[in-house]
Amino acid sequence: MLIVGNMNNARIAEVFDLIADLLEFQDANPFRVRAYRNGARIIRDFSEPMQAILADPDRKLTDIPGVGKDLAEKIGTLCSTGGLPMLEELQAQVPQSVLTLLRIPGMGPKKVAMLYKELHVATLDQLRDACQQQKVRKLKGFAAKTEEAILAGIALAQTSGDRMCWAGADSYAQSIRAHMLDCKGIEKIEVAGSYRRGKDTIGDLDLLVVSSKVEDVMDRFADFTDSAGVIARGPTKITIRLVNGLQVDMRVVPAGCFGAALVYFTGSKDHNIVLRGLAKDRGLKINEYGVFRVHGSKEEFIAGRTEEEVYKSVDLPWIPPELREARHEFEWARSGKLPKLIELDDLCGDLHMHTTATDGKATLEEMVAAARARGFEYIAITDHSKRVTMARGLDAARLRQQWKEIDRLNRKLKDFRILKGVEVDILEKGGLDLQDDVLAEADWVVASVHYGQNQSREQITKRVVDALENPHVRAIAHPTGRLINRRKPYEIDLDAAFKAARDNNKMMELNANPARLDLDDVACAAAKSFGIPIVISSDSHSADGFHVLRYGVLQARRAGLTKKDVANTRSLEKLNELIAKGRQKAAR
Ligand code: DGT
Ligand code: CA
Ligand code: CA
Ligand code: ZN
Repeated sequence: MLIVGNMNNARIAEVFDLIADLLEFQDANPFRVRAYRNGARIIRDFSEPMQAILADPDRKLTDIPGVGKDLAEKIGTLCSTGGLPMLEELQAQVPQSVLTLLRIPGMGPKKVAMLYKELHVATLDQLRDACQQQKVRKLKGFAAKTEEAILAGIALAQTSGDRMCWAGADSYAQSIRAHMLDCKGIEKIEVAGSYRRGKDTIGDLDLLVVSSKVEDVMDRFADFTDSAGVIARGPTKITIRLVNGLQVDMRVVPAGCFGAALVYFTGSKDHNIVLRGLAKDRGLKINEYGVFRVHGSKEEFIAGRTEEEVYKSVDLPWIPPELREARHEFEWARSGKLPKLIELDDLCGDLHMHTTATDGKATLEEMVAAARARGFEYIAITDHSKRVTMARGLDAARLRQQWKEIDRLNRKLKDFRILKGVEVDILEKGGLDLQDDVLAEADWVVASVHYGQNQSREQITKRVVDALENPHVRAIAHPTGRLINRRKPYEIDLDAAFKAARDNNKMMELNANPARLDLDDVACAAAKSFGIPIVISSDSHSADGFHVLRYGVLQARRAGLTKKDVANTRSLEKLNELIAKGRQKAAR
């Protein structure tokens, strides 16, 4: 099969999501829509490129759980031709601009379709006008309150979509790197900027290359398969825009100042400002070309080949890029207190995942096998509780049934433990979706707000604090509910939640799903300052879902977390001690 350059997993997932949006807009069969949405999620989360599987004669795409014949064919077509006739047909039937309306929180394709049909609204501006003229409230399913929400949402929609989530940018960063490494004469290549700092969203990618073949390297870059065109090209810098809108800058720098350029273009800007100030105090000057000693009007180059050299010139150790936000890193570096940041290999288990009992794609056994293959010592199975009807959430009877099954498996397993868990919903009216007598039988309970996310700050905070005070709850899952570029965090007083967690010896989740990353880096650092252990969880919905943990670890590093700060770096024995602390507190 002919394989076109860089149809990577992120790109394929974008196409399937787009198809789902367009189908839903046309009021297509919901099962069909769901098939594409699930497909998008599976492919986005899949650790291996689809192209690698296509290129291997011994493997089939349909071996991937959740990928049927139809999806497999479409992936094949996408990879071999770069396009899809079905998508082109759909796009011909729906005006492009209506899709921007989908970026408004709470606006699904159905509502957008009604606005388009009834009011001929196809752009954000037209929608704003329609709301201001109070036309929208007259439609079925809309109200005056909806108009207000839409107006607020338009502001968000106009700013989001400019920044891509880190995982999305990463798949392009990797493709571009691979594309560039095929070019002769590249001595070094590094992706700098917010990408290297591991920020949850990325504005653009910034590549740095060392090469003596400047023109060849720039030609190769301009040739990247997903490029929609060159925006600017100078003697050593070139910028392209990708077909999905992401901008990528590349600079070619001499080896002698690569370190200085890397520091400069990794940023953050605020970090660089502090660094330059430290240099100035020492009669030095730091810029992207190196470190210079200033003698009157003359400047003498003294360092710049490596980042270590640059930091050493101001008497500091090398600072990990994830910390370079001008928060605490200089104070830590100066006093020899830079934390030894957590690494992916430090994780011994995962405490949030779903199976086919609810909305997961893999069975209990399959999740166990995948976790063991990854070298984990334990997992907790945390399927949804009954309130989540869409996922066929479990009632007490089905949950106990699953736990029996877990007991049976645990008896057979050596050196591995399945914790009997549940992701219990925090109900809209307050309280939990399952009775205490059921929760008391669990080894691990995470509680989540899935419904009633539009309630006031007081209401939501109280629901979460009450959940933390329940003796059986161990942690709050995705504590702010945000979905990057899709849904803002709900209103919650995190300080109050952290106090409740601290006082009850509870934990907080850092959900590693790349669209969630919730708690975010800043909130994780705040939780740490309360002494609250963080749980980095995959929230896997398939056997392949664990690979997202690396996104969680990256955010944890930005928060300055060490191995010790994260609960699931502990052996099962030590984890159980931590859990017991919460139970003892409750018993007193
Ligand atoms: P982004 O792309 O918005 O996610 O964030 P960054 O941090 O990647 O920002 P970007 O792409 O504008 O620039 C990359 C790095 O280059 C930035 O972190 C610091 C450095 N830089 C860019 N422009 C300036 C500037 O005007 N002054 C200083 N000091 N540094 C700059
Ligand atoms: Ca950037
Ligand atoms: Ca840039
Ligand atoms: Zn979950």
